Amino acid sequence: MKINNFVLRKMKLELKAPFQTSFGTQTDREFILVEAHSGDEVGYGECVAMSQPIYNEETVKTAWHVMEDFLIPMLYAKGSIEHPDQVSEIFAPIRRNNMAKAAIEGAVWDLYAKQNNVPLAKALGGSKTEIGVGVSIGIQESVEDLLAVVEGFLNEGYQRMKIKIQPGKDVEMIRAVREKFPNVPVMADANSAYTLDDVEVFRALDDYNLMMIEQPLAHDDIIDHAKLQAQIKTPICLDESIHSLEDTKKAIELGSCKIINIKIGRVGGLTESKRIHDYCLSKDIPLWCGGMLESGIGRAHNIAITSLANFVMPGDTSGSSRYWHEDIISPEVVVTSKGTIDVPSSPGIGYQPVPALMDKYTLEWKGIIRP
Ligand code: OSB
Ligand code: MG
Repeated sequence: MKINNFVLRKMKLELKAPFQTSFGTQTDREFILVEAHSGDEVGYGECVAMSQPIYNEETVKTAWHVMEDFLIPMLYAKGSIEHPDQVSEIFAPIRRNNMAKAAIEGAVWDLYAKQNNVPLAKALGGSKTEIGVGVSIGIQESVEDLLAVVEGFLNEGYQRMKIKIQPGKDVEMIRAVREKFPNVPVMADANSAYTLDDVEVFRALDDYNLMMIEQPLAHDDIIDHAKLQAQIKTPICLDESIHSLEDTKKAIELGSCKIINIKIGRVGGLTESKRIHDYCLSKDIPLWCGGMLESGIGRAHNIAITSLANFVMPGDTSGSSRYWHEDIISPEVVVTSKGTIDVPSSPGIGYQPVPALMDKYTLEWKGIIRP
């Protein structure tokens, strides 16, 4: 594979409804699309870094800088590459900046799959033909609002409800959902809003048969999570704390979690996601694929990785219509009434960006041609 041009596009889409988490409220989504050009073929990747460094330390601006000034030149310096697994090795001297790395690597994976005429899911070793999905529900003003939102998504078929919580909007909200929907798979996501001093909140949540509680404690912690897990029944799932296979091994060894949520961007790409997948399979740790409010391009990558066998729990990859008035891909991502998404069988990510929509939502772009 010899890539002769990378195009970076800064994009912006309006969310249908504001999305509130314990770290802030979003009304729109800025992100970067990456195109990897080789001959007539184009591979697409999406950078999931947000506008502000509040989920992790990266931003749209830092990711653009790292891609343009470091990662792309490193790939060009290598000449041509045989397999996308080499990309993370080439990037290894650069510390962190995982979302920037994953965006470039994702475009290379798509290009590789297209050149070999196979679906990305198959290139990654995936075997499922459909995946089960849930929905991530932001913090709502009132219990009544939350119940109405949950009911709406249940009627659409989503397989599990993930409810965002924060101090003061936790036990009461979860209790209300559980009372109205006794048998629905429900989980909570705290986005690091608590400390070990809040153990009574988690003891109280133990009464509501939650599938798991996601990232209750600090974004950079695995020690206190192990202490908390020892005191509660509900399985802890780590999100923010896991950046690599190494982090995964340590968290599992310490007993910091019983479930892991893989986000391709957070762990630095599809190759690292596969390695974490294989390790977790060997340790009987169930996985699911997290979301970052991606456009259709990013969610196409999520669908492909979720086709691997150990993604056994419904993920955050919802349909296009859950996020956007119009997505930038054709076809849009569609969720069936049984809460599944079909894994595409056409080459690469299996969804085509629509040129007119790409242009409509591009704020700025730059081609970085091989010197
Ligand atoms: O913690 O999972 C999270 C969105 C942005 C940043 C962090 C998170 C989320 C979500 C949304 O929960 C998941 C989705 O894409 O639907
Ligand atoms: Mg999360």
